[in-house]
Amino acid sequence: MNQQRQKPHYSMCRGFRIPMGFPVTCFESGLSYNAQPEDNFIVTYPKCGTTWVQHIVWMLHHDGEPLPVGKDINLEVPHLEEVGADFVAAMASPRFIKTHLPYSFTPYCADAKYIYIARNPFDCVVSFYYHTKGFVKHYNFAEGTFNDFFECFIEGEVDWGDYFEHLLSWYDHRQDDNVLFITYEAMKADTSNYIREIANFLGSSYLDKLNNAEIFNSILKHTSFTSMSQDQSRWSSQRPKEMTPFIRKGEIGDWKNHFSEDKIARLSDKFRNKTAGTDIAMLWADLIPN
Ligand code: PPS
Repeated sequence: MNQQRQKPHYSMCRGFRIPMGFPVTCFESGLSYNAQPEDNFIVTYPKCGTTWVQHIVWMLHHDGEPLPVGKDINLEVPHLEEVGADFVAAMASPRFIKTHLPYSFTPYCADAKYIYIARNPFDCVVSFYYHTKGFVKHYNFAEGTFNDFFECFIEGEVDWGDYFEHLLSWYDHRQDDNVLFITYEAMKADTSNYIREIANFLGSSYLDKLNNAEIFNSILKHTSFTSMSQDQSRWSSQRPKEMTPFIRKGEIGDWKNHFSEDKIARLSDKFRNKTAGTDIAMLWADLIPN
């Protein structure tokens, strides 16, 4: 007997599916936030390395100090669409702001900075599945299977919309002066180098801090997967204990444990169709199945 397909539940705002726990008014106001010259945005499609980079920028800004117990990274580097414009406007400058918005919806200021992190869609959908299953109050999808979620993802019927539309919207701006476009996989392969890249992009005062080996090593250590995984109970309290941890595996290629041949073919086809005429496949030349 065929089991009925489960779908995550969402609220809707301005055509976006959004997690049910996000106040629609905050999402709406987040879209109209007036970006300021000293703002630094960390932009991702969900599950592509946001939290990792939130911690890196926070530590860079705090001279290598790890996030103290009692502080919440999601209040320090808040999610624009979750907290809304007023919360972000009230923060001291320079602000560090998380967003999952596609380019055309992201508040723009020519002098603001935008760090975009892309991750291959195969690992992204797996990570997004565990996330959606885990945050019951946001999605009511605790019984959902990977098969169920995959169908929603490939149709773009998930929060923040279609993975490929998002990626393409930012890829088009990868060479803009105020955009740093990086991949999760490159960050994993050479984290030291990308901490420097991020610091350099934020400005010389940040890069200079990394001349201090203590600061540099502290950032490297405390933002490693191992440290963040051990520390996560301090800042991801919303997640029920029995659910998969938020900082889950942090691997490249975990999708191979979840994909059937049919799913490989379908997502590869969608990847090829959506990215035709671009060099996006080169971002993950060894990873994306032909
Ligand atoms: S969210 O909910 O969109 O903000 O999620 P996001 O932080 O973008 O992505 C979560 C995935 O990133 C992995 N992660 C890390 N990987 C490597 N190193 C570090 N330090 C790190 N921190 C988080 C996290 O484990 C999620 O990926 P998966 O594949 O699920 O493990």
